[in-house]
Amino acid sequence: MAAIGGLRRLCTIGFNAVSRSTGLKASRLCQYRAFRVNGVMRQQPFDSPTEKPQFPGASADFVDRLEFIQPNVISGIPVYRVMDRQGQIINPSEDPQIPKEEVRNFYQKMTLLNTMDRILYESQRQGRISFYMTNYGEEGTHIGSAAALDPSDLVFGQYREAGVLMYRGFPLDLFMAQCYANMDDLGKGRQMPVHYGSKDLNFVTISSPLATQIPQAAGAAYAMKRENTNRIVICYFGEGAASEGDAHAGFNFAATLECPIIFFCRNNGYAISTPTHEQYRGDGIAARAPVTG
Ligand SMILES: Cc1ncc(C[n+]2csc(CCOP(=O)(O)OP(=O)(O)O)c2C)c(N)n1
Ligand SMILES: [Mg+2]
Repeated sequence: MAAIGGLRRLCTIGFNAVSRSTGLKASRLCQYRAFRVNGVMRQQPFDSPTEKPQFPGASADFVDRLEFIQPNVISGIPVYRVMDRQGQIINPSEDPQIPKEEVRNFYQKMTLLNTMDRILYESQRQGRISFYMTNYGEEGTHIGSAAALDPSDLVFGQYREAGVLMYRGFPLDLFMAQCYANMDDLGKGRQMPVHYGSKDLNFVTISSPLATQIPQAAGAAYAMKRENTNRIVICYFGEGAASEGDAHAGFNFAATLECPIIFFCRNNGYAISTPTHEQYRGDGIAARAPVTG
């Protein structure tokens, strides 16, 4: 390392020396690498086709034409799928071969969630509970992701991930008790409906302010890393929440601290009534992963 450092210093000194002695313009100078051998200044042309810019923390090529980068000409991040819309496995070698019994359990949980939603949504419409958020159409994302995790992994949710808790075994009675804020509610009736939490099932209580779970999840994952456990954190959020400042802070901490965490974005196209095209430009939320590293 010391040798490399010394060489770098030498190159810099050499560069300055050439600049002073020749008075050449910087543009011309850039094409030469100057160094000293046995006290004699020598110059060597840069190998420009293989030369790379060296901005700290970036990696790119030099170009000699100035052009805007148009997002619509760059193809998006490809989307992985195993099955087509008709239910056919596209590539048999990618079939996870999940036993039938387990698939039936997934399906049972998805339909149970759907039924619970109908009952609790109607409860809210009838004025029996003050608030409710349905999970319609997102059941598969809950059950599929929950099934891929270990029960000891820690879950940070937004408010539309009841299926994850259901998959882990949270009973219907406790879902009801929380929404109705009755004496059996684990949260003692202190939270709005759907703000579930279960210490036993490693599911952190939902909080209302959007995206606060993202930096919290990054911090929890960092703690797990420091404890040297094999546990990981999964952090769910909607694409709307991803526009909060907390989301960017959380992603950056998780990347730079190399935390064991999965950020799981549920992009359902809307943040309440705001469609995605009014929320952000670019290739969705997934594209933020390479941005933060
Ligand atoms: C800090 C903050 N700002 C605004 C709100 C109000 N709010 C609740 S849900 C929501 C939209 C969230 O959209 P998204 O993250 O896409 O989740 P989805 O409801 O689509 O699952 C907003 C703006 C909030 N809860 N917290
Ligand atoms: Mg949304």
